[in-house]
Amino acid sequence: ISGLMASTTIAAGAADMTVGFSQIGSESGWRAAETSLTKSQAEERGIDLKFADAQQKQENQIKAVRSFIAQGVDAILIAPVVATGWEGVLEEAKDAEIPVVLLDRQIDAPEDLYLTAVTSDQVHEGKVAGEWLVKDVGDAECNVVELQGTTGSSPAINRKQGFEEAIAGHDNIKIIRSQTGDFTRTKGKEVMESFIKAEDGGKNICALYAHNDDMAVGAIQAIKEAGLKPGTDIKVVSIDAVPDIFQAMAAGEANATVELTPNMAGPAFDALEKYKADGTEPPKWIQTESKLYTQADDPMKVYEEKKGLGY
Ligand code: GYE
Repeated sequence: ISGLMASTTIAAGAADMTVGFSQIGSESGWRAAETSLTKSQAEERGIDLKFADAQQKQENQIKAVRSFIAQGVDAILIAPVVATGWEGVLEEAKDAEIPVVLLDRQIDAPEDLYLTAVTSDQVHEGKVAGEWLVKDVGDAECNVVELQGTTGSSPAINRKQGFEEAIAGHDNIKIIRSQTGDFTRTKGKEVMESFIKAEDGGKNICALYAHNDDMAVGAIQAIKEAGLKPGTDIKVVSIDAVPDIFQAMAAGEANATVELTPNMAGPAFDALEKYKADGTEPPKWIQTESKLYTQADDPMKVYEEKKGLGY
């Protein structure tokens, strides 16, 4: 009843829009913030949001999308866990004339199967992280270990590529180990422990590049438990800019992060509202910004600011 009452007070367009959201899961702090912002954005706009948590499984996402189609929703948001395997279900949405907006990850599928994608430039994010390291180490030899995101996901593929592009031609910097940590703290810690064991108790490692902050936070714990100083003995650079990494930066235990906004739903709902109102087609890619933060950027202040923004 309160939902109905709320929707009557809101002006045309969004008021009667029902949107299904197939979320990946809750692997990271960034993901949790995206979920909470999507829900609050929907509420503010009087959008009836149907939320489905896929627990990291594409098959659950496909089931959720089919159920949204069966319910006759007005639009569907998908945060696609992996990049491939979406054509079939997207064809079904297209046949039902339900616009689909991709959130935070890209897919390998023809562009006419979705309305738009709201994501960062993930190759660029990897490049920004790599360029920070290139600058920071100068001519010194630096062995890097890499914690990759979820295998087959666009951020894992692209963040790896961008970082490699940045260090290409700098022969003093080498990636000596690279493995997935699935974007989680637990896996990040576990895999970092194995890297440390394999590399002379960590003495052979100069830097960690993690595809997200959560894995970096887990790895920082592993570095400390091995008796080394994260941020000094092993430099730490990662992506997302979640509050916890700023605490680590303030303590000197992390060095740099590349910011990813958790507010993907705002631009997605803006595009859908316009599309529903008069058929305005958004660009195929709505790109969010990627800003570098280091220890010089008053990390505790950023921490406080971030805390209010969905985290
Ligand atoms: O960086 C990571 C997450 O898809 C770009 O997914 C997103 C990534 C984000 O869980 O923390």
